[in-house]
Amino acid sequence: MHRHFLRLLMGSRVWLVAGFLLLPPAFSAQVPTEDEGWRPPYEYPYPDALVPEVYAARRSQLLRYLGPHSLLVVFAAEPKVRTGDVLYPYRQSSWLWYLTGVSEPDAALLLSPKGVELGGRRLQELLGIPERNPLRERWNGARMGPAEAEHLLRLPVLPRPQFDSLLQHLLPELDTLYVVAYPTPGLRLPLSGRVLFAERLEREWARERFPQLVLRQGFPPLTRMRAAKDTHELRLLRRALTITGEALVSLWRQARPGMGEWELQALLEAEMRRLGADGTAFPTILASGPNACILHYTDARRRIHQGELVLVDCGAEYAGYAADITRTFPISGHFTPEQRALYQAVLEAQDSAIAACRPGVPFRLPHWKAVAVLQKRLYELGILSDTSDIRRYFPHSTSHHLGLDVHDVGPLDTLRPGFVITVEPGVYIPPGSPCEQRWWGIGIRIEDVVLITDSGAELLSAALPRRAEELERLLRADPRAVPKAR
Ligand SMILES: [Mn+2]
Repeated sequence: MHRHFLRLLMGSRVWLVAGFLLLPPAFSAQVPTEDEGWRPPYEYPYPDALVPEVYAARRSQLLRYLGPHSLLVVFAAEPKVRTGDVLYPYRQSSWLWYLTGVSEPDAALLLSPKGVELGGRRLQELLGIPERNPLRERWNGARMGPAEAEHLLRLPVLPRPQFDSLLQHLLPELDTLYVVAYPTPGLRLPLSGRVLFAERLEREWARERFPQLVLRQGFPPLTRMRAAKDTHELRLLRRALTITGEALVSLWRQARPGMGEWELQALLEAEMRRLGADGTAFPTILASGPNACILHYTDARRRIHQGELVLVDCGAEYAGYAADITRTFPISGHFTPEQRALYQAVLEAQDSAIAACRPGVPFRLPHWKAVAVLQKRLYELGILSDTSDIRRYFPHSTSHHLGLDVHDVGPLDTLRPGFVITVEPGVYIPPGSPCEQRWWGIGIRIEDVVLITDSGAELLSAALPRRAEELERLLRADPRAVPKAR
């Protein structure tokens, strides 16, 4: 049950009538007040990631980019309703997570180069977070309150209502207000304190009252900072990638023809969770046979037949950081000649793209390299008669940034040291394509993750095999030889 349900009960007259029936006797006899009774102890959920100095250093770097009369506000992501009073699992805004480590809703951060006068102190940074509420915590678990936030994150904190009113009082002195991660339309917007339905209305509200104030969505220097990963981020990214790789190896040892895509998905995600991931960073793509030609197939409802390929595009999330790895493997343990020919082409395209990764080159260079290889090979195989038609079989680009978001923010002009990008060429030949029928229904993608270093690049997912023979060997490894239960 959720706190919304509880609030609904308590706020209505139905409570008086039905409350005694709906709740256990001990609870209905007396509604505890805020300072009564047991409350669950608070523990920070990502202890391995909690290094307050790291977040502090990011904030002070960011402060240097802000003009003297500007202010930057970062809001937590809003909880999202799945149905009725059931919410989707909460995921913090990557912006707020990056700058504070706070992983809970209803928090907000402000950064002010000039400083905010508060209790005789001049503060350049301030976190707003709700007071703890023992009654709610009995339903939904412990939350970080102002005291916990101040202690753990070593950041000045105000309870959220005071934070919001302080924010309003600062507006007349500002020339620019940067709002990162604007709250979801339709919910309370803290700037005006009103319920508004669009960012545009908030902008109009501000323009009427504070004509000197320019309201801006986002802050480019923050985007650039997030693109170049620091050592703290690289540690968490490596962990997410290691978990993902190990889960894939575990999957290969258990996968057999006749299994459902859903079974493979369950095995994979269970192993990620068992290895300490918080979950998946995005819905797993587990596509067998012709389903692999659907780039973002997430249904996982098809049974996998002897001789087919399985494409798995997946990523564990660890302390907010996303992995993103794709492997395509033959369920029976052997590639057919057609599958192998295309697999080798995609692998060669990927090798060529990875070799092109280094600082100072165009962001798109790895993509151009991959395209060139696939044009050549698909022409040789007779699949393409005109190499300019390559997009028919390779319709996406090769690289994106990877970090707190699976498609992370960052510039797309030049590769720079610290960037973490994917390299993921693919070939997809849907049934009915204008080529020989023996190629129909084959979809192959191979995706790895590259860190751009000062002198070149490092393949962060190198521990996970990607060559055809290595996959075949793993797929035929011992556990597959264990007699089947049925
Ligand atoms: Mn990807």
